[in-house]
Amino acid sequence: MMTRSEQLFARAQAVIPGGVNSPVRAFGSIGMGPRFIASAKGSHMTDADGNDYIDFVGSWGPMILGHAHPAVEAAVAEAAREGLSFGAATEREVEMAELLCRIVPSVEMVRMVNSGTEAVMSAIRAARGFTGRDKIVKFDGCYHGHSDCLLVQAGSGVMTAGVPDSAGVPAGCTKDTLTAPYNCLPAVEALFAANPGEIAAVIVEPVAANMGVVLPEAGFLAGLRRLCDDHGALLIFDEVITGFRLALGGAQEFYGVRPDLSTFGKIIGGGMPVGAYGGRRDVMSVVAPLGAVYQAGTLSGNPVAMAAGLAQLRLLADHPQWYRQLSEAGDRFFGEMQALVREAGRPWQVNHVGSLGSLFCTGEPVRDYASAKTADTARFAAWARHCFAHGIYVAPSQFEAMFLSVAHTDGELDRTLSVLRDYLRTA
Ligand code: HOZ
Repeated sequence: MMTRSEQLFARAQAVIPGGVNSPVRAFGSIGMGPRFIASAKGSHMTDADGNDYIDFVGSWGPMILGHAHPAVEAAVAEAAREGLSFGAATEREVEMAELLCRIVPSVEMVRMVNSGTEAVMSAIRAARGFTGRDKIVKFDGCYHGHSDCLLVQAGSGVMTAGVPDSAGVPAGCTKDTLTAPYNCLPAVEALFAANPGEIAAVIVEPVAANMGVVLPEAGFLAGLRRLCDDHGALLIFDEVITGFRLALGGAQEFYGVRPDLSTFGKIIGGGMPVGAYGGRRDVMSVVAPLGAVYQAGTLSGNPVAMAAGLAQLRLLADHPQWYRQLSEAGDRFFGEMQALVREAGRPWQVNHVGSLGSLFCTGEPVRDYASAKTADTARFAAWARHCFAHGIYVAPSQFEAMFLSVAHTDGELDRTLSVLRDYLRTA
């Protein structure tokens, strides 16, 4: 007999491409069908068949407080009672912008949008408008959403879908996108040398988390800062994943490197569909109606989303100890994961920083796209299937991250490690 998730997937496939609204959710790369989620609370999710999971995806990052935090829920309910959308300015969006400018070191002005994809494409437009240049540099395996000019050597679902350069993107849209290997400053230097006065911006995930988690090596981010300064280009940090996670002020606070522009996503909305881009006042001043770079949106700064995000960000700002807790939990959890793998004689790598990490089924240290691609995806798939069978919800792809929240208990992390220990014994 079919499970409820299987029934829903069958119905969905008739009316939604691939049965899902985002490709990674199809679970295709781990050889199983998606779990349809009915509800979530704290560190747990429950699927449509009533199966309970310890959740290590957290809606791909934003649920840093755990699911359905009471303060966020209350803020959403209160805002919803006052109206769902006005398409007009509100006090909450001013409060949000003031909070972001206070929290994030490089942000002096900020514009709200509805997703990380939108934030990045708008930031790129602002960078081009400000510099009067067209070319941008991105890194192989970094994923900045699905806008045309950034679907070049992209990470995330495009890696497992086998389409690092998507069909349907006209060559003209990507002709100004230059790429370099992650962690390779000489390659960026060479691009600047080959394109003098033409590069508007370098965009980077300060911790790459869409080809699995790949850390910036010492000097990489500072080196990008220096190269951008030397060549009059802007440095854009895509903090959709690292923002408000590595530290309250994101990767730029954590690593002490100040970008010109930053992009943020879902974590700002506490799980609601939100994004934002912001940075230097002179750069952001090119955005309409102040300047000539047009960017707009009816739902931007949506009052319910702002209420959820404000509640979450204020809680994070009021509890600096949570960042210590997340960092210690991450060091212990991912450290023990690495130790278990080694003890079992597997050469696999666990990369992590704070509460963000991933297990790569490869013997090579993973420092860029090429080394990430040496991972044995069939082995990863077997491990992921074992997790689902034992009540652990992990990202259904070798090339995504695991996220911890403040709601994960030591007991839940220990239980997950013991599932790994058993798996390594038997597999
Ligand atoms: N890597 C994506 C989040 N940054 C996965 C989520 C999705 O594409 O649906």
